[in-house]
Amino acid sequence: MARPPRIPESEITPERLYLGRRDFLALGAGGAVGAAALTSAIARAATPAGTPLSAVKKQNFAGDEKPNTLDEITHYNNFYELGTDKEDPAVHAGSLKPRPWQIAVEGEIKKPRIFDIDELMKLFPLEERIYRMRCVEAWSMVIPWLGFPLGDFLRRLEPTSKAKYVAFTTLFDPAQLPGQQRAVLQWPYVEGLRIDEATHPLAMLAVGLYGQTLLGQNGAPIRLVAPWKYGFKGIKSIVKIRLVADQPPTSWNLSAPHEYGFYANVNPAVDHPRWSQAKERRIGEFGRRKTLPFNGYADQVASLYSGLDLAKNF
Ligand SMILES: Nc1nc2c(c(=O)[nH]1)N[C@H]1C(S)=C(S)[C@@H](COP(=O)(O)O)O[C@H]1N2
Ligand SMILES: [Mo]
Repeated sequence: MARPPRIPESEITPERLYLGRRDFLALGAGGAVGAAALTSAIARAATPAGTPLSAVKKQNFAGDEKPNTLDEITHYNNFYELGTDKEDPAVHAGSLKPRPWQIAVEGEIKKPRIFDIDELMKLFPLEERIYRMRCVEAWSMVIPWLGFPLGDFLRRLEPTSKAKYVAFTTLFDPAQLPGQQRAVLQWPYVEGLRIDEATHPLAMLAVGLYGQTLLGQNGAPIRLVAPWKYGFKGIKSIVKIRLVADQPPTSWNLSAPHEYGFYANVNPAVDHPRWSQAKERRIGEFGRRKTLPFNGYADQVASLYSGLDLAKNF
């Protein structure tokens, strides 16, 4: 995500995006684009295989839009704890150990406790859901996630009547997430949803994609997916879920409150202060697509926000 001195992704050329910064600079410095340079740029860090996972049901929520390749989904990432360039998380993902892994559930629920990730994965049947995903930096992908509805998990916790929001926290461990050694953001990364958003049937906890467990760069072993919101709401490598009465702090809002709001619903009519949100570049394509209100999920989610001024509550 772009902080003031960084170049917005929307102003970066497709060549630079495709090759990654270092390769692009190397090509630029070398002048002519040699075949050897191109080959090394494209043969980036190989994609390690995750553990195979199967789904009880498959649903496509992306119409006729084709899913991005596994290579694209695992080599063009935002996960600042593993580096701030898009190709960094794939390179550094090996330091993140997704087993053993515990998720604490706390706050306004009947019985606070700790779940082991393997126990959680046995409790909820996995579904494959193909979702359109839109980053606030004006790029997008289509991803075949594997996971279960967040609402199913939250209902099992039996929230009290005081539970109005859900607060999520990423692992804090600078040895596993070396980006936490630098104060790029306040660590750990935190995110939140209103309880009605969190229990909306489209919101999911993902544990895999493309038929296998998540790799570190995509937020192993468990991360949030809310496809009508900008990608930064999709907090990775979750260790704590707390139900609370008041709106919780969120990382990008703490960092730059005028640029990143709590809601972060995809909205082509409300520009980021430094770039337009009207269009987006689908990774793997040239040219731009029109961004859709609520990322194309308005029919399902717009009613959650009736009466809310979406320009103020961005
Ligand atoms: N903990 C954590 N979660 C995070 C981020 C991050 O830097 N740290 N980046 C967010 C952003 S900006 C995006 S676009 C998505 C990217 O998810 P992907 O790399 O799996 O496509 O993860 C989100 N979740
Ligand atoms: Mo993002």
